[in-house]
Amino acid sequence: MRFGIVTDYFGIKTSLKDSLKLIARAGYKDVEIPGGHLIRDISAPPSASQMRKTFGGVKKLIADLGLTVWQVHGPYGANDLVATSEKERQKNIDVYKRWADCALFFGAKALIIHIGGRNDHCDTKDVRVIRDKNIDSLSQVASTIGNGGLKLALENLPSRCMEVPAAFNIFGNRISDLKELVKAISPAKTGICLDVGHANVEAIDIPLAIKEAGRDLTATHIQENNGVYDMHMFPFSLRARYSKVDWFAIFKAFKDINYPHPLIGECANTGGELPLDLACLYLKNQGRLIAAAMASA
Ligand SMILES: [Mn+2]
Repeated sequence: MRFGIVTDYFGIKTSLKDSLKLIARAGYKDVEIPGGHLIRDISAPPSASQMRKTFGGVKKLIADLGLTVWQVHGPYGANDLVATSEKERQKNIDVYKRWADCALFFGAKALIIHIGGRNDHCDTKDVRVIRDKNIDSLSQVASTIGNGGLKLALENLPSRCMEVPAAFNIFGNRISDLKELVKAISPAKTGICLDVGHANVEAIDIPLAIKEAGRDLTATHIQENNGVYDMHMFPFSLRARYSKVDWFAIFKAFKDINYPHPLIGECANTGGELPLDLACLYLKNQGRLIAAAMASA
């Protein structure tokens, strides 16, 4: 079992190319590229031909550094797949199709998706409407991704947000919600991204959630928090009295289900705040700590 990292770990101001070099220097092999690290306006992702033109060099650098892009992250809460009107929803579906092309370009296994229905981005509060519109929107995106192994990875989202109180989801907080969507859309083309920090905010039994997701688990966001704020810290950053996350039980659960991909840290607690050399050293040593914990779990 390996541990990888998001490329914006160093903060968004460190370019994607510089970040990739630093991540390789820290001894990592596996990454997620967040959409915002590819393009400033995540609502206007590049077309497939623009990708080849603009990011051919990045793709070559990734290969030269021996890195693998397992996950590309779509546009977070923007471009809601439920939306406030059908016209807007259709526009947002087209944006997601482009993000799927980006994920295909990098050979990723998963495009991470925040499902539609965020409280501040759609009018309806009817869970059935939110579910059905997500199924329709995601089926349209799934129809364009081919059979090359890319999956749309639906992320469990928190039902409350301390940082931005209006930005929460009333559906998609539980693995059972996401399994319902996967089954309805296409188990071959969709899966689940387990965000451990979000699950902790929901007070979910995380080892049990891993087993519940089982074969549908196709991407991960490994991150630590105190159960209140969505802190995106490295595992073991908090004392047990502040953290309810049992990382040893979690790593064991991933082993028990034979999870086939590296675990990806969505950790950015030094994001742009430490000098790059120090941030790189921190990343390297956190990686070693987590590898040792994984081995002993
Ligand atoms: Mn996440």
